[in-house]
Amino acid sequence: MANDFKRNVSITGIEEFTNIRLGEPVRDAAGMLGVKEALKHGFKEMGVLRSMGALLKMNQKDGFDCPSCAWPDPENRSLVAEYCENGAKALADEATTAKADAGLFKKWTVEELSQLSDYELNKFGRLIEPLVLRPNSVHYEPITWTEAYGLIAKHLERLEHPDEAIFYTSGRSSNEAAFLYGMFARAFGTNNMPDCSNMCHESSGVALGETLGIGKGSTVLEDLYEAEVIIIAGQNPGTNHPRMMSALEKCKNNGGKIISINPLEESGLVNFKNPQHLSGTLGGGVQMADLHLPVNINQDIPLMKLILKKLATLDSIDHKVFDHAFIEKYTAGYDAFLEGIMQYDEADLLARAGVKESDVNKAVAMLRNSERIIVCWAMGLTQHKNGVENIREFVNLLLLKGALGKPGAGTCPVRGHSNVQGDRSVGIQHFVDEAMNARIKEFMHFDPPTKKGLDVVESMEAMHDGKAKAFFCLGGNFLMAASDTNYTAEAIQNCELSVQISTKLNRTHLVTGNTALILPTLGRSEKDNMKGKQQYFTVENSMGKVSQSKGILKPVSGNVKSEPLIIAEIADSYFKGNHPVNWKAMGEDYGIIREYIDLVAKGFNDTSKRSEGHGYYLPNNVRNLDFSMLPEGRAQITVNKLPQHTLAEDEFMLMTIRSHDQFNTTIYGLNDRYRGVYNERRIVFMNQKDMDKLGLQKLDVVDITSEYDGILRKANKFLMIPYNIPKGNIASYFPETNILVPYNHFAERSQTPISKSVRVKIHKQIKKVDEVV
Ligand SMILES: Nc1nc2c(c(=O)[nH]1)N[C@H]1C(S)=C(S)[C@@H](COP(=O)(O)OP(=O)(O)OC[C@H]3O[C@@H](n4cnc5c(=O)[nH]c(N)nc54)[C@H](O)[C@@H]3O)O[C@H]1N2
Ligand SMILES: Nc1nc2c(c(=O)[nH]1)N[C@H]1C(S)=C(S)[C@@H](COP(=O)(O)OP(=O)(O)OC[C@H]3O[C@@H](n4cnc5c(=O)[nH]c(N)nc54)[C@H](O)[C@@H]3O)O[C@H]1N2
Ligand SMILES: [Mo]
Repeated sequence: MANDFKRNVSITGIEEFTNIRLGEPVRDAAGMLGVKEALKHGFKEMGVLRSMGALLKMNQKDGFDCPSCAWPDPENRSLVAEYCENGAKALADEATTAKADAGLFKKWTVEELSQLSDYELNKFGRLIEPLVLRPNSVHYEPITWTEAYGLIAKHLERLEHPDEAIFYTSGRSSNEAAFLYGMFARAFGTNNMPDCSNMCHESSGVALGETLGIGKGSTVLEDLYEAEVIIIAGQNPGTNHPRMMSALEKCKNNGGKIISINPLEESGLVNFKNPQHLSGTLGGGVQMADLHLPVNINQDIPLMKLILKKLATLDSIDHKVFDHAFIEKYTAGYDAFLEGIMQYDEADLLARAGVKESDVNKAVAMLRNSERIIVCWAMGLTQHKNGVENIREFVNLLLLKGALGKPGAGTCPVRGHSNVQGDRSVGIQHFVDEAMNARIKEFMHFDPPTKKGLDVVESMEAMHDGKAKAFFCLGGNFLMAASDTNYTAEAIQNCELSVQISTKLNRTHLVTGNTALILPTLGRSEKDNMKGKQQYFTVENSMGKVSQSKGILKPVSGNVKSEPLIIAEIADSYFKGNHPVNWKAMGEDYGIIREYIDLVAKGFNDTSKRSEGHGYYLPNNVRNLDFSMLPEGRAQITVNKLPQHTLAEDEFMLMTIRSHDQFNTTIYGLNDRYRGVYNERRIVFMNQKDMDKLGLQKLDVVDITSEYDGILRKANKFLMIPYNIPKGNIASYFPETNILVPYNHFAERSQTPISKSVRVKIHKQIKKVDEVV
C-alpha cells in the first residue's frame, strides 16, 4: 500500500526565540530553592492537595517509584522528602490535571499541532482516550479500544513477515509491562525490539559485558558512602540524578574524595546544599568535587591513559600502586596493557585531554594509595564513536587497583530512565539470548524467533528503506529521541501503521505512519485497579534492586488502561485465543506475569514476595568476583585506541546535553537555572576566546551545520552564550540539535548515536536579539 497522501507536518516545530534572560550560573545546586521550585511546579500542574499527597508517597516503601531517573532509594528513607526537585517536576508533569482530549484534536489538525514547540505540546496534558488518525485524514478522532485492537490485528496479519514489525520500548515501563511486550513481540515472531538504552547506556552494557561479564554496574548505594575516591565522568548529577548528591555528601562526610571529569564545571559538583537537611535548606553547603578536570569533549581516553601511565610508572618503583594479587588472581591482559601504555607520549596525551598537568598529578596522588574507588558515569562517556572504549579504559583503572567486588569500590553506570535496566532484564533486547529462549519454550510453550532483531539505528534504516511497516512504541518519543530528526521522520512516515502507548502528547504522535493510533495509559502515580483489586508492579533501579511500585492517585480518566492490560489485549485480539499463552489472564493479574518473569528472566526469583519492602538484589557476578563466563575465566584488562578526530580550523565539537527543566524530550520549562539561562532553549555555549575568533558577541544569532559523508545538516536559529567551556568545544540542548546528529555515525559495537561529539560549524546571521531585563 503506497502512502501517497502526505500530511504537511512540521518536523521540528516552531523555531522562534522565547525572550532569553541571562543570569550568573548557580554554583550551589539544590538547597531550599530546589524544594521551592519543586513545590511550585507541583502546585501549578496538579493542585495543592493532589501534589502534597503524591509527593509524600513518592519513593516510600508503600508508595510508587519516582518516574524520573533510576537512582536507588536509601534503606532509611526520609519520611517527607525522598525526592528531588526534578523528581517532583516529573511527577507534576505526569499527574497534571490538564487533558489532551478528543476536543483538542477536533479543533487542531496534526499539521497545526506540529507547528508548536515540544514545550507547548507537553502542556496540553494527559492523553485520556484512544484516538486514531486514519489514512488521508489530518485529525485524530476517538476510537473504541476494541476497534483499535482490531485495526492493529488487521495490520499485523497483512505483513509479509513478522520482521516488518518493530516494537520500541522507552525505559518508563514496568517489568511486568515490558515482559509482556517482549513476549508478545517474540510470539508474533520478531526480535525487533529496539529500546531507549540503545541511545543511552548500550556502550556501558557492551563494555562491561566484555570486560566484567555483566552489562550492569557492580556497586550498591552504600558503596558510595564508603569509597575513598569517587570519579564522576561525563555525568551531570545535580540536574539528572539529584538524589545521588546526598550519597556523595555522605561519602565526603566519611572522608572520601570526589574527582569530576567533565568539559563543564556543573553545579552540584561544585557546591551542594542538601534540601533534606536543615543545614542544606539554610545555607552552608558542601564543596563536592575535590578536583575538577575540564577535559576536552571525547578526550577521556587520553586523560585516563595519562593517569594510568603515571600510576604504572609509580608502581614500577614500589609495586604497591596496583593490586598485583588481584591482577594475578582475577584478570587477563595485564602484560599487554602495561607494554601498550608505556608507549604513549605524556605530552601528547596531555595536549589531547586539554587539562593542566598539575591537576592530573593531583588525580594521580588521590588514586595512588586508594583501594576503594568507584567510577560513576553517564552519557558523557557513552555517546561517542568510541563510547565502548571510553568505559573499558575506566574499567582498566578499577581492575589495576583491585577496586571491584569489595565495599566502597566498583562500577557505577548511572542509568537514565527509572526502569530502563529492568526492561532489559526481563527481555527487551534485540539480540538473541539462547538461554532465555530455551526457558520461553519450556515455560511459555511457544518457539521464540532465533534471528537477531533490529536496534534503534537499524530500525530507523529498516523503516526508511520500507523494510518495516508497523511501528509500535511502548512509551517514549522516538522521533525526537533518535538521531537525525529529518531522517527519522521520513522513516516513521514510511510506515503503514504507527501505534503509541503513551501518557502525554509528543511530536511522534504528529509525525506518524499512514494510520496512527494513540493508546492512552496510566501513569505510575495512578491507582491501577483491576476487577476491584489494586495491582502493583515492580521496577529495577540503577543498582540492580527489584522493588514494588503502587500508584495512589485517581486515574486521569476512566478510559485509560494500564500498560500490561493494553499489551495483553493487543495480543489476545491478534491471536484470538489461539496461542499457548493466556495473555488476558496476565493483563488482569500482574502476579501471574511475575510468576512467568521468575521462570523466564535470569536472576528473578519469588519476585512478588521478595520485592516487598526494601526489595531484593538481582545476582551480580562482579560482586562475587566470578568471571567464569569470560575468556580464561578472567576479567579483561583491555588495550584501547585513542579517539581520532580531525576538526577543520572552523569546526567545533558539539555535545548535545540536557537543561535543568527537561526530562529527555519532555520540556517542563525553558530555564536552565544552574547554568544561568532563563526562558530560552535555542542556545549555544562557547568559550569567549572562540567567540572572539569568530567575531561573535553574546546573543548573536547563529545557525549550526554538520557535514558527514557529504551530507549537510542544519539547525536554524540559536543564540550564542559565552561560557566556561574548553576552547574548541561547544554545547547545546537535545532534542533541538538532534537534527545535526548523523544516523549512520554511532559507537562501535553498541551503535549508540554520537550525540556527544558532533563535528559542526557555526554560521553567524545578521540579526541579533536583545536580552529581556
Ligand atoms: N531531570 C532529568 N533527569 C534525567 C534526565 C533528564 O532529561 N532530566 N534524563 C535521564 C536519562 S534517560 C539519562 S540517560 C540520564 C542522563 O544524565 P547525564 O548523562 O548526566 O545527562 P546529559 O545532560 O546528557 O549530560 C552529560 C554530561 O556529560 C558531560 N560530557 C559531555 N561530553 C563529554 C565527554 O566527552 N567527556 C566527559 N567527561 N564529559 C562529557 C556534559 O558536560 C554533561 O555534564 O539522566 C536521567 N535523568
Ligand atoms: N542528541 C541527543 N539525543 C538523545 C540523547 C542525548 O543526550 N542527546 N539522549 C538519549 C537518551 S539517554 C535516551 S534514554 C533517549 C530517550 O528517549 P525516549 O525514552 O524515547 O524519550 P522520552 O523523552 O523519555 O519519552 C517521553 C514520552 O514518554 C511517554 N511516557 C512518559 N511516561 C510514560 C509511562 O509511564 N508510560 C508510557 N507508556 N509512556 C510514558 C510520554 O508520552 C512522553 O512524551 O533519548 C536519546 N536521545
Ligand atoms: Mo537515557
